[in-house]
Order: sequence, then C-alpha cells, then structure tokens
Amino acid sequence: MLLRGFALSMEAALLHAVDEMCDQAPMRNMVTPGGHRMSVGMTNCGDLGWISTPHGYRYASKDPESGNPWPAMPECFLQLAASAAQAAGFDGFRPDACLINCYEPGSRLTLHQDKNERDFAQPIVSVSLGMSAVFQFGGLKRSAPCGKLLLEHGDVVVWGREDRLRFHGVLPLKGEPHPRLGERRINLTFRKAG
Ligand code: MD6
Ligand code: FE
Repeated sequence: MLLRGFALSMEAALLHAVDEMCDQAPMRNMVTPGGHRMSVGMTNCGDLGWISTPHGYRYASKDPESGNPWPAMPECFLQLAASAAQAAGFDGFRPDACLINCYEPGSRLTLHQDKNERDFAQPIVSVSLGMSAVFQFGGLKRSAPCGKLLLEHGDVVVWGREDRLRFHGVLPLKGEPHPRLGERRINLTFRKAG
C-alpha cells in the first residue's frame, strides 16, 4: 500500500535522526557475495542491522565496521513505522531493524527479494526522503514483468502478505535535487527481522 506524503509532517525529526545516526554508524558501500561494491550507501539502527558481506547477506547486532551495537531506533522512527503499518491494516508492528539506504547520482538497487527476515507475515515499511526515484516492483520470479512507481519525498510504502516476497528494485535518480538533501535520496526500511 502506498501512503503518499505520510511522512511529510515528521520530515524535520526524521532528517535530524538520520544525521545523528550517520555520525555514529557512517554510511558505507557494502560488498556483495558476488564481490561487487554496492552503489547504494547503507547503515542501520535498531537491535539488528542488515549487512552484506562477501560471505552472504544477514542481520547482525553489531556494526562490523566499529564492533559497536547499531544506534538505537529513534522514537520518531518507531512511531512512523507503527502508524504506517496500522494504516495498511497491520496492527502492533514493532520493528527491530531499520536499514538506511543513501542514493547518489548513479546509485541503483538491482531487483531483489527481502528474505533475510525470520517471519514473512510481518510487513516492511519503507519511507522515501529527498530526490524522487522510480521504484520497480515485479512478481515472485525475477523474470516477471515490473511495474513502476515514482516515490517522492515523504511517501511511505507498506509491503506485506502476498506481496511480501515480490522482486523489487530502484532505478538511478533523475529529476531535480531536493531542497534539503540535494542530489540524494534516503530510504528507511523498517523490519521485524529477528
Ligand atoms: C529503496 N527499498 O526504496 C529500497 N525492500 O530504496 C527496498 O529495497 C525495499 O522499499 C523491501 C520492502 C520495501 C522496500
Ligand atoms: Fe528490498
């Protein structure tokens, strides 16, 4: 379910929290099991953080760069994730992981499924900030045709139930820089991973 502009009223608090988080656990370009450096910068907050390593994808309770636990999930993140999930019909969503993606010109995320979480009955809440991006959503097989959706600053998407394992990706940024974030798109994805 797409909730257009759902995060707009919390913009200032969200961006402030992202800045603080990146001071504690800086954005980095992780390496995939295939040996490629990802073009999207990533960091995490919450009890668990999603990481890619040359050995695979997984959730980890510590930032492998520093050995420290990931920064705590800010209260405004928890509130936004729970209220968006509720608006999409998922009561009681309490994420334990938030992956923060940062796109710059040329960054893209190839088609993938989110399947490192324990319980696929739990939704994923995805918040877009900054520059717009075209989000591709496909089917349950990589080869299925993709629909396209323009996600703009403040939009929130809730993924769940029969759509939870759809392939999806993000095309390179185009369009106008964002007044506050410049040529960047920040995406927050909230999950109950553990
Ligand atoms: C992004 N989002 O929008 C990347 N995954 O930058 C995702 O990969 C994603 O938005 C699972 C569920 C929702 C998402
Ligand atoms: Fe994903």
